Amino acid sequence: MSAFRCGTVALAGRPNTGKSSLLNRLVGEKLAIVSPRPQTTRHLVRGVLTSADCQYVFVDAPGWQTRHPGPLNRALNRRAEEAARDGDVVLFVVEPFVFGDADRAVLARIPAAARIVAAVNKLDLVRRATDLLPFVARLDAEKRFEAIVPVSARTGRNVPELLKVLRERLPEGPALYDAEQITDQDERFFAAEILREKLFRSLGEELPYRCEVVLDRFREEGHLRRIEASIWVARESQKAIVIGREGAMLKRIATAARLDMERLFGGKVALAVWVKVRRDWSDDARLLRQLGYA
Ligand SMILES: Nc1nc2c(ncn2[C@@H]2O[C@H](COP(=O)(O)OP(=O)(O)OP(=O)(O)O)[C@@H](O)[C@H]2O)c(=O)[nH]1
Ligand SMILES: [Mg+2]
Repeated sequence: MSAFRCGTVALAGRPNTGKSSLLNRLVGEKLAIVSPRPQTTRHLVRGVLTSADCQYVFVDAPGWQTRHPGPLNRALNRRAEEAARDGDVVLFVVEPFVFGDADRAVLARIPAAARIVAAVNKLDLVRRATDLLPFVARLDAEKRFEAIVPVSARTGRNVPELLKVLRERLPEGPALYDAEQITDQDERFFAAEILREKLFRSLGEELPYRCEVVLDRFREEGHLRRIEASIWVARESQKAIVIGREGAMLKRIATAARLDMERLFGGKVALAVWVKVRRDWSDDARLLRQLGYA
């Protein structure tokens, strides 16, 4: 049998290409939050996959931000850069037939010495795989990729091929994590992320970017997890929207979050959520530090 390999695969790409969906598919568990809106991911989420001959440590990262300038997004871009710098391999994720300035900006941030594998995700949206050939040729002309692999996070198509290509580029060495460990983030982290996912999925265009979730309390009482969380918004008017008419929006968001938490944690959750105004929090260096972005 060939030697055991272990290493880090950092996901990179412009917002919305499906990096988080792909991480979830690769690991086989929903760890990273996903939404149809760009710029959903704010934290580096590690997902570990251990096979007989390899341990892959995938790191999901924020999409490279060009749209909403400001201190928060500068911090998110720093995170994305840090992940790409620290990976043994960078998995650069693009969408079929789309390669533009936003994608090029991501490539420009990846260290020159990095080994980069390109994944053309959302293959399920392509009628025939051969339709992709001209696009693959175009990508190939952009950069010296180690390989270009079409894949679908949605259906799982070609995921085994992608894993094989990645394994060949990881260093030989012992596993860093126990075989059954799939992440190093704790339940508190996932509770906050799940609630933020529901905000991204429920709220209109710009509002999700003005929201943050802060966990105030997480207590286990037997099989019950008692969770208290705050949704920070930047202005009073946003608070009214998040709460909704007679509290309907907040109720919908909290219920969806609670159900997901119960599924992930495998037990009952009592969830209480408050909406608080933290004026212009995403421009406030002190608050950003408090949130762990600085
Ligand atoms: N059809 C199709 N849609 C996908 C696939 N992968 C992801 N998506 C969709 O693409 C959208 C963005 O997915 P995410 O995984 O949140 O994308 P991301 O790259 O992590 O985005 P950011 O975190 O904002 O940078 C969601 O609506 C996903 O459901 C895929 O393989 N096929
Ligand atoms: Mg993401």
